[in-house]
Amino acid sequence: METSRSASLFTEAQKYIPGGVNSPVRACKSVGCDPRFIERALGSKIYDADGNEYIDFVCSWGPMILGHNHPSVVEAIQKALVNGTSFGAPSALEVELAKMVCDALPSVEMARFVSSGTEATMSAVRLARGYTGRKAVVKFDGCYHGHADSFLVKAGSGVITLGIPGSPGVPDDIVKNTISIPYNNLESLEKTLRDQSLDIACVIMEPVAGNMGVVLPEPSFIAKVRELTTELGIVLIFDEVITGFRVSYGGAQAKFNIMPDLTCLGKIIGGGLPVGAYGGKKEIMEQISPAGPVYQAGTLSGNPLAMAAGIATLKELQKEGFYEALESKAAKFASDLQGLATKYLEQATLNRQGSVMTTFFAKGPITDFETAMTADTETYGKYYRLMLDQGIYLAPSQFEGAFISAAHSEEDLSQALEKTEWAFKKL
Ligand code: KE4
Repeated sequence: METSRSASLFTEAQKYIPGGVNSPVRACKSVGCDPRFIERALGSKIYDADGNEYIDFVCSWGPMILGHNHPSVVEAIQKALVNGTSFGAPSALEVELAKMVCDALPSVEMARFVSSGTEATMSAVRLARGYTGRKAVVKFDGCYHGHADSFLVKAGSGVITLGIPGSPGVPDDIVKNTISIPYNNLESLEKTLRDQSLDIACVIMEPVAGNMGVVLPEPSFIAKVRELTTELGIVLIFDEVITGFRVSYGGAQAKFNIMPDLTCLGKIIGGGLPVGAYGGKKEIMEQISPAGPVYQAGTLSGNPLAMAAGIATLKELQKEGFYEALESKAAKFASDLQGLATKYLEQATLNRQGSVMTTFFAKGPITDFETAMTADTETYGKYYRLMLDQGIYLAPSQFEGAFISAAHSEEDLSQALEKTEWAFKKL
């Protein structure tokens, strides 16, 4: 595959941008190759600077549930564009999207838009601390909530992908207020919350973990988190940056019928443009400035182009049968993929929630950070490189999800399975 243009762009990029990328996992370090520079995308495909076509299973790490450049999203952005790109003032589009988010998520009565998932989660934690007057934050090993200081403790995504234990630059007195415990471990959960409840402002969790690879919650686990946080007056924050509008129109909270106090969103609600949001109970959200004393702000929050893209995206997701069609496509693909893994690989475990899944090169079951870390990342890297050169674009990390969009055709998926069989035979 010709990749000289990507190669020269990567050389040039490294002169001006740390590691040549604007987000670490994109550098493909853990999968042993240089990144392909992407020039354009349409539907289920992306095209690199050398003109190579790929079937895209990264989908910009989740936002592109409709596929790239969906016509109604493009049209909505173009319509907003002629009116201007940013006002720094309230606009009707923000009200429209906020109402759609509140109508969609059963626990969200009010929402505030920001420009990234990290801004959403760090604001939600500040709000929980302001609302409770407590300092400690409980998270789960392998979960990733963005790169705010409080979260870089046993975090997932790029942090585990690059094997960074924490991160320099995060002062100990920040880290000491973050307690990270194993996902799906009821005993550790109950002991931690009961022993330290008076100091704990919030528990923040991915209701389906997506950043140690996909790891599903055991049904009793999420229910217990809700039960204990209610009993102990601890704010429960669902980080639905991945699961929001992905696993159902109402997110994981609707799917599992477990209501958090606050929810964080990102990715899909921006339709590919920079949007994050946090929201929840009115009583808590009204503590946010200027309604209340907890400060949070943002120059481009509620950006009209991003709002227009988010509105157009959610309107498509509201269409009859959208999630059913995506589920049946993803379920069949996962079942066929599992069949190939069982046939050709000594050890492989596929975890899936709706249209996001991870094939772990590990015996399994993969139920938490510790078991996820048994995955053979070397073999994953080889698999990644084989598939890339066959035109299949997977996440450049064993500890991320593969996403299927509405734009992935049966032909795309059968081609991906064919290439997978070819690659598995070479591992
Ligand atoms: P951003 O600040 O990257 O928009 O969102 C942070 C975030 C928060 N919460 C969850 C559950 C997330 O998955 C993320 C970001 N996800 C990663 C990939 N899993 C972003 C990819 C990257 O860092 O380049």
